[in-house]
Amino acid sequence: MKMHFKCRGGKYPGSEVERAAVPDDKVPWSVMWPEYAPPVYSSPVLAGKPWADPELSEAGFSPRWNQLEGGVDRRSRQPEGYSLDAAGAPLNPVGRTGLRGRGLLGRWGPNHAADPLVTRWRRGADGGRWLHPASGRPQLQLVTIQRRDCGQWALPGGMVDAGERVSAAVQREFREEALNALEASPERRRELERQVAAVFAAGKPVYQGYVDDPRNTDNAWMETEAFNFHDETGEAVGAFPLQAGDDAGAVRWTDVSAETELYASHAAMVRAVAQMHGAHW
Ligand code: RP5
Ligand code: MG
Ligand code: MG
Repeated sequence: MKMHFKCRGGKYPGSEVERAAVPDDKVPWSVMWPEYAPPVYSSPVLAGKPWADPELSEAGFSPRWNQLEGGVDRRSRQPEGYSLDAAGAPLNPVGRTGLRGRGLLGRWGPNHAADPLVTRWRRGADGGRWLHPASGRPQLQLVTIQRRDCGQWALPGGMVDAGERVSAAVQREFREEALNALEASPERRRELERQVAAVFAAGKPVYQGYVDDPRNTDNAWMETEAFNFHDETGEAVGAFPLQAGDDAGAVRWTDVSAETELYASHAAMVRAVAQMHGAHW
């Protein structure tokens, strides 16, 4: 990703802090801008959380930037990695966001997520693949959730826990957000695990790297690994008992097209999946 939009301008999510305005041409760090003095904000919710880093100034905190440090992956999925500013804080690999600090993100530098793109074909009344009149191509349907934090529709993804495998995180987040597994009985939860694992066994990588997330700052940002789990017949995913849970307020199948508006840069990942399948966009 070369440019970001969703993490610039306006109030930082969940706060009254106004980002400094950053024009497009001043986004890259390579463009000199000595007057740039954005506000500094790290949410108070981060203090003492086991999933969050301490302040950079805290005694004994000496992170190994751009490296895998025990369970904490401080490597970027962006091929160029990231550099540090004069104060030793990681620098957003895309550029300026109008805010320093970590905002709501727990880690300095990359914060790793996993995103599932679960798809099937839209079907016509005869049960066959429905063809979109505008393109003559079949249309995909995708499982999306409505985020509780901002009300926007999004992929049912989430953070990879320290030490967790991405392949496990992508299944867990789907179970939690799209199947409400956290509120299921232990027995039912095991059943959901089996059901999801069967479909997710054949995933195809779609994207890895920076996400244009509204929570990004100059020193902390979201990255993801996104996978497509496509069900050609639609039977297996059709049997998913969709029910929103955890940080999702609603869940639905969304028809995929260029009009699909989604949180952060999720629509770009959906477009890549539509292209992979030769589907309508
Ligand atoms: C996005 O935020 C990622 O693509 C992923 O969908 C999500 C992870 O954050 P939470 O859903 O856990 O807030 O940047
Ligand atoms: Mg989640
Ligand atoms: Mg989530």
